[in-house]
Amino acid sequence: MTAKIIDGIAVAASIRAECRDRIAQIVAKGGTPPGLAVILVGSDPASQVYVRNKMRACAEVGIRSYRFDYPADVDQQTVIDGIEELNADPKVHGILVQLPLPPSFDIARILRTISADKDVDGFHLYNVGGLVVGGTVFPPCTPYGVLKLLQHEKIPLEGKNVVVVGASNIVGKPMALMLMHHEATVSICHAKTKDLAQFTILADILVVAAGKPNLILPQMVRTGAVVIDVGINRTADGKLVGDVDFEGVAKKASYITPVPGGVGPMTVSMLLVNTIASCERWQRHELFDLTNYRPRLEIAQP
Ligand code: BQF
Repeated sequence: MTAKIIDGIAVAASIRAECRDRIAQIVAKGGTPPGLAVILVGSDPASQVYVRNKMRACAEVGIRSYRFDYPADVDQQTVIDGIEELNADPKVHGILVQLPLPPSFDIARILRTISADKDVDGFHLYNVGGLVVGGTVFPPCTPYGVLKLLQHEKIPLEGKNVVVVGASNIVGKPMALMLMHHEATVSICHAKTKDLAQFTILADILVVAAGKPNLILPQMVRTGAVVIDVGINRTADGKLVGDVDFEGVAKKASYITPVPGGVGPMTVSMLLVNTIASCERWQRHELFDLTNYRPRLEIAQP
């Protein structure tokens, strides 16, 4: 068997085309176009690339983006004050703080400052809770993108054995919840899992987000499985690779995502989708509360 390579670049572009149409409709109704604020602390080279990707994608679809750069040694309170200003800014429908933050930062404190209804990364506890119970929230962009890829390829989830490798708050855990809502049978493996292969070999769909090159070898994959590689690792010679032995596993799987060009571009497109959804939601609120909108949800205050 030779796997079909899922073209994340093409699917992400088709989602951006839908984004352009939705924004045209917002503007045609006289609404404010969507706005996204991106906060970057320090000068991590990978973060610089990711922020640039997001700003470029915003420009392409017609989202106004606002970038805020702080030096790595900025006082945390300065960033919090900046977020609070953006919470109250009616031009801004989405706020994201690029992760990772410098080690001196209290990430939980920063993330809970972002108003739940502008939290387009989906990291606020309200959105996490909404995801658990299956409500309307901002789904975290990377697992949301994986789901869209699977749906685009018409890969059914109901009753399938899905194994998620990696249990992070940003990818693994929300991924597992979303798959559960689609009635998949989900197993979550992580760094302490004994004999990873005994789980992965059972997977109809294998989602890998562990951050280890060549973690998944062909003998760990069932013939005909769907393999989604969320890993992004830089090799010694500067190449980007995922967590899956792509060449080997592609001979055994039915579908596989490449790195780069698989899940990564989808992550960026789903950020646009969340920002537009937020703008549409705000437009509805604005009908009766135009200037003094205050978030009604206050969760996990200190
Ligand atoms: C591609 C991210 C780890 C930690 C923080 C396209 C992106 C990446 C790859 C991108 C990521 C990963 C982002 C490709 C945003 C995805 O062609 O394969 C786009 O820009 N991403 C991020 O903002 O923070 C991260 C991964």
